[in-house]
Amino acid sequence: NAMFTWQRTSFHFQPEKNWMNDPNGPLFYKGWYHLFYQYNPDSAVWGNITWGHAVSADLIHWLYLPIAMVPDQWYDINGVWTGSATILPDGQIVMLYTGSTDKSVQVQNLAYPADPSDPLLLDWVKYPGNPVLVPPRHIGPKDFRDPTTAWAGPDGKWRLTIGSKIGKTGISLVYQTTDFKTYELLDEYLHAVPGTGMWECVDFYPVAINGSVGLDTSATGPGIKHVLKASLDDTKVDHYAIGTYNPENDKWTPDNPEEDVGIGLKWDYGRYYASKSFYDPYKKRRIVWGWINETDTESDDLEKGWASVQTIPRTVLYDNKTGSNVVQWPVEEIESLRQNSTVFEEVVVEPGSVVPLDIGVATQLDISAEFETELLGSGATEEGYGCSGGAVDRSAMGPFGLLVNAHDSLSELTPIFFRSSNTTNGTNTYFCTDETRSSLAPDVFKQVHGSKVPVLQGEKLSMRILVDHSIVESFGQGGRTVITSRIYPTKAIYGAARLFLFNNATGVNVKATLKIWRLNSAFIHPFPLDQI
Ligand code: DQQ
Repeated sequence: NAMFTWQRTSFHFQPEKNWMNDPNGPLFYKGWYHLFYQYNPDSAVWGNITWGHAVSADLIHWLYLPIAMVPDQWYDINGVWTGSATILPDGQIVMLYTGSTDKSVQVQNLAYPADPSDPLLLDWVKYPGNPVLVPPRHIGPKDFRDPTTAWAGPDGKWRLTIGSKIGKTGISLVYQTTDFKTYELLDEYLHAVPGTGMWECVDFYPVAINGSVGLDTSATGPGIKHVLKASLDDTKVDHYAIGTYNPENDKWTPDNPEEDVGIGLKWDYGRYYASKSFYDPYKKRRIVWGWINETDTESDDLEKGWASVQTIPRTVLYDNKTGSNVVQWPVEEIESLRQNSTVFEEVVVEPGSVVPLDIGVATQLDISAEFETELLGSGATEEGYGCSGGAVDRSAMGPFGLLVNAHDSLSELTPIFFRSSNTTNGTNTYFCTDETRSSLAPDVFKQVHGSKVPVLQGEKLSMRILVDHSIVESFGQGGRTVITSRIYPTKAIYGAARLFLFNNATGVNVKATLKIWRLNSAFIHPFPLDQI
């Protein structure tokens, strides 16, 4: 099936076949970036979960390695579930992961590399004393999973947090340990938010208020805020908030209680879940991975023989210009895939028109675009609001932007766009994607995604888009709002996938300036273990 073949990505990480979900235990060790992931070795649907494993020297060119851990003990026989790595000051790696036991109870287990001198970390040993943590008495046996990377407190003890729920309140439990074998549960939660349900894959880390480097998970002191992220099981959305962590009592407080975890910002507004970050000591940055899930049917996945993709790893920094969000940006190494580029300067797109951008084959692209608008007539009157109406909901100042993976006939297309409106408090701008016409296939779930994006005085509207066959990752205003799409075109594939500018605003001319690179493939393949 040519359509299914075309959907496979060329520079995103995905296994050669079968099912993948959450990224697990990312780390940098002896010159290699390691990625583990939830993987079903037998089928393209979830089940029989193991830890798949791959390494890369640059976060882009990956090499598949043998499976790192399989369910072979009573305490993980129903699945080697999500976990995180902690690198101790002496370089030792501690891996903590959730096991689903023979009775489907969620417990936490300890594992470590069998041979620390092996840069590939091929073999993993499960601690004979596992499980190291069982659900506390007041917690449901199936509501206790996904330990974070540990951080060191002022008393020298390690802390880690594990998501759970009490009734409908999402919570994160805190444990202290010195040896990762025995733990003390603190009475108070790191944080709790009523109504948000089970918190999966909690992530918790410091960000520098000023500065362009990432921080080690144990960093503390002035000039630091902490990000708390939870993956909401009820809605399958990653949410985060920025706040302050008190290392004395291990509690975190959001800067803005109205934008608390799960009720405010989304980490990514598109198809995205179960993200996990790690600190890269080599390039002094924090990098976040996320799982892009499918929106087709299970039977299509079985026919394709694979399901899911990981995002391009993204650096994360506190946005000290707005003070209210983080910015995510593709790691700089992606630029090594850039081939020939085409520049378009000040292309005028009139209301109700599309302009083709002649760049040849448009399935592997890195697009950087800036937009200026010029008011027509007496100015904007008709006000539009938000993303929900999609790219066809016309108003004075939007929508306008790009059509990616678009067929010449415009029968299939995926708009990535801005839409502004004037309010009494100034101009509001939304950054959105509209998947509703991305595919003529009937059995595909298609949505409009997006959110308000902060635009500061004097800033032009800007977006960066990575197109990799069926994956589109869109970064608005330098990564303040990010939207990932998984799309299933039937006609706009191979040479028939094109790129257009569009302007569906009624009251503005749009002037677009773009630089577009064709991206090479990363040629991800098995590690040639027989050659070493
Ligand atoms: N996926 C894992 C769990 C986690 C969930 C199981 C999130 O550990 O809570 O595959 O997608």
